[in-house]
Amino acid sequence: MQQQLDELKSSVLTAISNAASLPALDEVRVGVMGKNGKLTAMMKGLGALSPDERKAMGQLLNVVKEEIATAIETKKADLETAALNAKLATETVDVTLPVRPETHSGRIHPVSQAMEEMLTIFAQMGFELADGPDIEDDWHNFEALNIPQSHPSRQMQATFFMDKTVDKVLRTQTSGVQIRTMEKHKLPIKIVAPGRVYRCDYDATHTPMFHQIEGLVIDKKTNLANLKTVLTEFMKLFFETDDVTLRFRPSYFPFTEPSYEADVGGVLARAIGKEWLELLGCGMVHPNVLRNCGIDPDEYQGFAFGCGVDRFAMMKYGIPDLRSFFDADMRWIKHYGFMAGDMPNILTGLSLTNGSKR
Ligand code: 2NL
Repeated sequence: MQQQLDELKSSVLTAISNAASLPALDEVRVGVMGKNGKLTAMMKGLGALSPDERKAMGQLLNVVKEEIATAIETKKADLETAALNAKLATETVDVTLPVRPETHSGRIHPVSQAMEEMLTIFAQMGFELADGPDIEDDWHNFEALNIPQSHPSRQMQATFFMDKTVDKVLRTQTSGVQIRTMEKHKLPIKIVAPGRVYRCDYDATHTPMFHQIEGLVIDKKTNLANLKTVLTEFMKLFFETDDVTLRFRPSYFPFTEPSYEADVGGVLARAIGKEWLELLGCGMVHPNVLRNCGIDPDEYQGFAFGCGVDRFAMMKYGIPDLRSFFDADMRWIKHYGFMAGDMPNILTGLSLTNGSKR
């Protein structure tokens, strides 16, 4: 029986190493260890032996069985890897090929386009990109921003509260990102915080979700002239014309002092028969906000601004109704959407037509 076992072992190990596919390997396995397999038969034959022989032979059988099982597992892993590699080899994609005509039906949403263009300009101006959660707590969305408990934006109609029992809201502006940056980042700070924001509001000019980019610059001598320069240069680059004038109207926000609303004049306003168009809100960061973030307002000061990306997209691309942005209408996206190659970058500039100039 010993000799029979040795022969079986060597023939099975050869068969395993010769198996060319997973089904072939399984056939070998069944032939040895299956119900009617050769090793199984030898196990069954143990009953006819004397107790001493049975013990010795049983141990030998178990050792061989283990060896065969290990050989099968190893071979199986090899065959699986080979099968996967063969499959991957047939599925390679040549990313350098031009886009296929049928995939040209995809479009980039005007909001994505405007967002990319705006962030490209801010990147060129040396702003760092900062990111944060859509779900904020009371501190980052309100309290740190000097928005008192009695402020109208705290009330239910403006803010989506997650649940009265938890301290969570859908952020009404991206300011929480700047608060977090001021709390952690070393000074000076020069960041933009883009993203989705949410307000309980819906009519021709308001959607419950919209997009915002807020900017924040903090340094020892940062001033209103810096703010005006940054915004004016930004508008020229974004609207791709030097015919833009900015007007700063005094306004009020709890988180800035003084506060302004900036209007744009020039070709953009004239295009729709107006002298001025409201653009964005801005101001010098309120000392209370700096203090709330552990920054000494006697040493540091800064400016901040917040603008609606959807609004900028409407103005630049001439899209009349804000609500149409989020209707998911294929005819609309085919008309107003952008092709993949139109995505702006620092190297080629904003739009393909003007890129070479920059
Ligand atoms: C608007 C325009 C604004 C800011 C946002 C800001 C953020 C921090 C500190 C100070 Cl952390 N200000 N952001 C400033 C002015 C305007 O948004 O129309 N908001 C209602």
